[in-house]
Amino acid sequence: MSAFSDTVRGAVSNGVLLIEIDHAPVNALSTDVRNGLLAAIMHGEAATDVVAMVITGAGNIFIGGADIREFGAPPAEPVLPTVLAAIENAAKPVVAAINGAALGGGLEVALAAHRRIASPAATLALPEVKLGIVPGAGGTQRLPRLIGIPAAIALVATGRIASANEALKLGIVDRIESGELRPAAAAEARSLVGADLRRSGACDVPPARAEAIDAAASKALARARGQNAPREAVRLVRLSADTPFTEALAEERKTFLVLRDSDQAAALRHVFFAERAAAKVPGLEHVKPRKVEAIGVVGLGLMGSGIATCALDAGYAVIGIEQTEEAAAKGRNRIEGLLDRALQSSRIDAAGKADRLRRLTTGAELNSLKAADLVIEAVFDDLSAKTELFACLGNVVRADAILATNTSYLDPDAIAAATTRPERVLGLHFFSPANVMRLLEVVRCTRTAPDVLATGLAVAKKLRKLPIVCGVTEGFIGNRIFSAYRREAEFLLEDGALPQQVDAAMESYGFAMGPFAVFDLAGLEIAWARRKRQAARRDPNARYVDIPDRLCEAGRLGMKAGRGWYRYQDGKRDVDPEVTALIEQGRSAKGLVARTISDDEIRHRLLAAMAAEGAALLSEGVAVRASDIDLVMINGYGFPAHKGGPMFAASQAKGPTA
Ligand code: 3H9
Repeated sequence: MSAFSDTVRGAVSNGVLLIEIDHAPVNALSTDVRNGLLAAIMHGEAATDVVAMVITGAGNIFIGGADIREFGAPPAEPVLPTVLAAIENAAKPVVAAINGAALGGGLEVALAAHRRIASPAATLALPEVKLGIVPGAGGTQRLPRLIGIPAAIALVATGRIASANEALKLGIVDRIESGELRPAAAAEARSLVGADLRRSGACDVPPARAEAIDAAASKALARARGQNAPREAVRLVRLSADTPFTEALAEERKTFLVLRDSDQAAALRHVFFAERAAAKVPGLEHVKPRKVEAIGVVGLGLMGSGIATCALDAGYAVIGIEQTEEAAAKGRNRIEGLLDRALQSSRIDAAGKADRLRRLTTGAELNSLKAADLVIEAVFDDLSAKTELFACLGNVVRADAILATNTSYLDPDAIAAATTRPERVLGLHFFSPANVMRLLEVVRCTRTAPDVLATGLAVAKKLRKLPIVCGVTEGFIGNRIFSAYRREAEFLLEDGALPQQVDAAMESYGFAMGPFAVFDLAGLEIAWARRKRQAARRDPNARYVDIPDRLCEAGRLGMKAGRGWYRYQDGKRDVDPEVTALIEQGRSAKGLVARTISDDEIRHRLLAAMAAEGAALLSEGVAVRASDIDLVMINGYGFPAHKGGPMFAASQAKGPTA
């Protein structure tokens, strides 16, 4: 066994040098790894007792990609393309034994090898666009030479992860080895000795029809709104059709370096590390979550059936409860409908659907919740309905079972107080549709026990959600910031802007929809009811815009009503002169004179309103850290990820404008 660096070692057996990268936690390609890998290849080439080489990763990851922590500094030698040129041009065969995730630069290492063997659990991707960059070590040129331009565009421009099976079908890997990977790869490497080696960079790009390439490009870019990296990824993959390999590599590298230093990449790196930070909750470092195998869901409406489906997908037994048998049957149908949709889009197969349904029981008997380890309540958002239910649940469930409320606006402490054991209560605020949306606000109530919170987080992770812990406040993190956003958007109307101008300004910033289009989509009645509830408590000196009340009184309750801030025909939104007139009346009733408002002012004021509310949430201790707030707004409210979230945008020197 020899060490080529602190993180790369090698051992020769039967003429094959097995090169192992061992750099916890994900074998990222740090400077030390690159140095070690290059030294190992040079050693293998020169050593007389070596006839072939195998590259693999320690643990269950092959290589997790370039070391993202090094991105803030100038690239250090040897850069990855130099290492990969040494692998590809080696005279002796080099085989990649892909023992787990091969991501970004990790997949690029494998693509430079002469053959690729993967274990069945391996996953392969070039996810660079998710970090606002493009592959910087040949990924955009070697991949299309192996799988063709359309398939390469579909992967490189979206960052989508391929399973080992898909990678085999596409031609990214040559073989899947379900037995022991290392000996199989060594045998494969030996079998290549003396053969003509297949060097990916020297392969011809398989011909593809121009229409197929264009179709792949438009599909991949359809959701890339405002992001530079996916567009550049498509351009670079297209280059492979007619640009000599080395020239295209140089262009790829240049683009990689420019994007690496861009604002979008900095924002997306922030998001990457924010997601990892969110998992670390102060006070829970050594707390063990309770075991959860069966989840009860009370209320099988839109939200409850989404939650139930999500729990079934994660492998839990689910007990769905409704008020009557008839309502329970309806809920079951709704869940089956969601599973059917997953079946139609091949996300699950028939056996998967049958297995999920076997794990589902539905009915109207609260007593069946005795079997549940966790009960999630998803009934109508009304305090007396919820407190009554929790009082009953407290008498029904086991003493060690956990109770969660999915309330969005009510006080979960008040709900917890209705039970005899408030320490077993927490909030699990799902976003609709619950089986699709990744965000989950996990509410730590005043008396929630640490292991109850830890269990909520563990369940969330198993549900494949992004859990963000927050304290108790009306609307939690997301809806409180959204209310501030709504308030400022309404101020803008009184000051002189129109809904369509506000929406266009925010859409140009990167939101999929501007605020008024979102209000219409969600429906205006809930906010209207809240305003009426709060009317008596409202500070008479605080600025209050009554235009939305006039809108609701006129029956303009949003998209479902066909009229809201816009009018809708066949799902298409149009500006409605009636709304413009209502806004003008609202202004003149207060004696306000409209002034011209620039798009920059709109963006600045709306982003500043979000950041100010975020700062308040931090100072009140509701949010643990600023980056948690960014994740909530990105994953629940359409804030563009490539801007990093409202707190990150506000912290940038240039200020939070586009
Ligand atoms: C690239 O490769 C560009 C090339 O083309 C350039 C060529 C020149 N670097 O996610 P986890 C840390 S771009 C540094 O919880 P999991 C992470 O911060 C890169 N650190 O584990 C965390 O640290 P901590 C393309 C990294 O098992 C710890 O590892 N690659 C990196 O759930 C555990 O992470 C990617 O985009 C990294 N590359 O999932 C892959 N990756 O404990 C990004 C992770 O201090 N990574 N860390 O918080 C992933 O997708 C997942 O981490 C992975 C493991 C699937 C690998």
